[in-house]
Amino acid sequence: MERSPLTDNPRLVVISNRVAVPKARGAAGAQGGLAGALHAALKDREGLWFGWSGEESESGRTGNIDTQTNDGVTTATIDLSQRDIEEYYNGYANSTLWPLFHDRLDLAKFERETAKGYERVNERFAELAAPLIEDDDVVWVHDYHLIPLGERLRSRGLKNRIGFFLHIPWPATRLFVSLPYHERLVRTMLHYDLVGFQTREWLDSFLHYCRTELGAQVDEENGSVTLDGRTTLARAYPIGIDWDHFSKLGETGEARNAQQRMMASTRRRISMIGVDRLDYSKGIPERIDGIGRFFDREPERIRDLVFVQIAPPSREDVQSYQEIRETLEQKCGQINGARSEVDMVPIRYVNRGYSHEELFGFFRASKIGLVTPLRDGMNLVAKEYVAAQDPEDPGVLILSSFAGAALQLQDAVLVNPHSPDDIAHAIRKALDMPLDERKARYEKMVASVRDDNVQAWTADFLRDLG
Ligand code: ADQ
Repeated sequence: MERSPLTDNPRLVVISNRVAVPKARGAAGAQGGLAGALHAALKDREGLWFGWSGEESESGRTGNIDTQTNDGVTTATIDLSQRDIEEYYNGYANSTLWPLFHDRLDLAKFERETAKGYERVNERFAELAAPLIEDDDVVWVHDYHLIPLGERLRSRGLKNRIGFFLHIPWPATRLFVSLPYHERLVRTMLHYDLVGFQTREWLDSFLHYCRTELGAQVDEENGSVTLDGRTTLARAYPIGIDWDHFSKLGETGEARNAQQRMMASTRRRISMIGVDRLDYSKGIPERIDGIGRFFDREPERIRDLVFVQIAPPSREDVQSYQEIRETLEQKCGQINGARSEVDMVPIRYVNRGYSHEELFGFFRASKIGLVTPLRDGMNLVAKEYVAAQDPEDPGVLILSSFAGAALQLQDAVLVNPHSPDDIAHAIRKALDMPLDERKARYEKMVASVRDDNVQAWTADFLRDLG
């Protein structure tokens, strides 16, 4: 029996699309919240993390696996061919499932070839990962790239406990049924022992689908779904940040320098910050419209405020991501063109990523955090912004009520991200908020960010899976 010598728990095998090799932890941020979260989960179980290297080559087809052990975590990565990347990753995962699950049916592409590529790569993952899995290992599969993987592993005879966590929202049934073969996809999910969602809302949509479209027996109370004699548990596990790790970043020279740089460059103006992957689900153009509306309404406050948007490019091979970049550049250009002075530019748009240390410093220097996704499974940036605040003089978080995080961060200033008026009003409210109120809101939010952290998330999921 394979057990971790550190904890006596069964070994954990994580399977996700991308794998962040632990020594490159600093790079985790640019890949999204997933990477940092998983590293923490694997570290004290001497776990194995299997997935795509991010590289393109034909070697994955020949079964070539690159294995490395760093810092107690073994990573096993495979390359994907150009065709696999095009069909599975850019195609079905990021041009079909991602837009559909974020309620962007208008951007979703339904192509037979990419759907086949998705199934083919899931099959390849199962074929190459199965021999690495020992009898008693607990297997945890992540995210929309690998929905059918559990069923593929079962078809190879695996009897292990296998769980699945979806990092993005689960759409309403009436939207989800526009996916060709939706039923086949969801049936594969019922081969997992446990299926996790970020919030009760996404979970309820999933249970609704299982009951109404599959005719499964659903117990809403404990989240069990029974179909064809098999029972799967489906529950909500809101992901958090690695609080201990993140809050210590504030003590680093890099964070202090970043904070100083930001403060020195904005001088007496209040800085407001947005940090996102450049993705249409993050509502960045809509946010710029809200800022434009604020300046239209209160032109005399143009010298009070500078907005800094940090948005590194992401998924650049997908057309909708190229378009959003252009839209954003135009919108920022329009406002800056109309409102800049020789010594003052209202919006700074930075098209690159920063380390978590630097982000900590930028968050701390910013009296307003603007996190306004149109749809978001959770949104860890909102939690990081709160974690980076000075408890004696905290900034104000303006948060979309359509982010999963809004359910936990009810003391943020919640906004409808589609409404420029709402965003403009929230900015005014944040600028005028007295210290007492800022502190009271911060204290409630920081307690949730600290306690509902990534370690608690992992422990909750693995306890229910175990
Ligand atoms: P993402 O869509 O990537 O994650 P998010 O939760 O905000 O979104 O995580 C982003 C992570 O990347 C954060 O740690 C953040 O600091 C970092 N990051 C974002 N922009 C950055 C930038 N400009 N420079 C450097 N780092 C940056 C998906 C889902 C989310 C869910 C997470 C985790 O879409 O809803 O919260 O997975 O489950």
